[in-house]
Amino acid sequence: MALLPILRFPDARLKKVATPVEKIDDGIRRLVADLAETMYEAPGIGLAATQVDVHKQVVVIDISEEKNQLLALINPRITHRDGVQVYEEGCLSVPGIYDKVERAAEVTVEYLDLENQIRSCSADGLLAVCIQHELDHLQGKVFVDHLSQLKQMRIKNKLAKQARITA
Ligand code: K1U
Ligand code: ZN
Repeated sequence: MALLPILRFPDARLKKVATPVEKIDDGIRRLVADLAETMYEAPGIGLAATQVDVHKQVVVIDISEEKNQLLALINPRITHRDGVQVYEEGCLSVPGIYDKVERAAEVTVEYLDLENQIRSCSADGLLAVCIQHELDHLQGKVFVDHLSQLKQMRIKNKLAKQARITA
């Protein structure tokens, strides 16, 4: 397994749209293991392949306290959404920035698991937020894209300042 470097907003590679996985092979199993290790080490509750510059439809999520309920979603599609919730989100690609985003309150996602089986998961609360956040990454969208232009500009300036300080 390996820890992978995470792209930082506003890196243009975060805007790439991921392509479907055609075959679940050892390369995809290794990618899932590396994503999980990178997410747990960060620490985070989700990570999309896009964030490590791999533009395939693969995400990992684990919102459990014990970090023992890993969900690996391959070629995920939201098939049902209902209601509205607002949650203060963060992102490993936008370190130190948190803001409220409005999303569906409940979602159902269909995906392939590592055994190539079609699965379905219905979620609400934080899991529903995390699924929508990670699937946005696969479409080249970061949570700050949901915010106003003014907030996006402030975030870019703050991150650029942070980068100058740590350089
Ligand atoms: O996609 C990512 O960058 C991961 C992101 C997922 C996420 C968080 C909050 C709302 C929606 C999606 C994170 O994991 S940011 C870090 C974080 O929220 C966290 C870290 C440690 C413990 C608990 C939460
Ligand atoms: Zn994110």
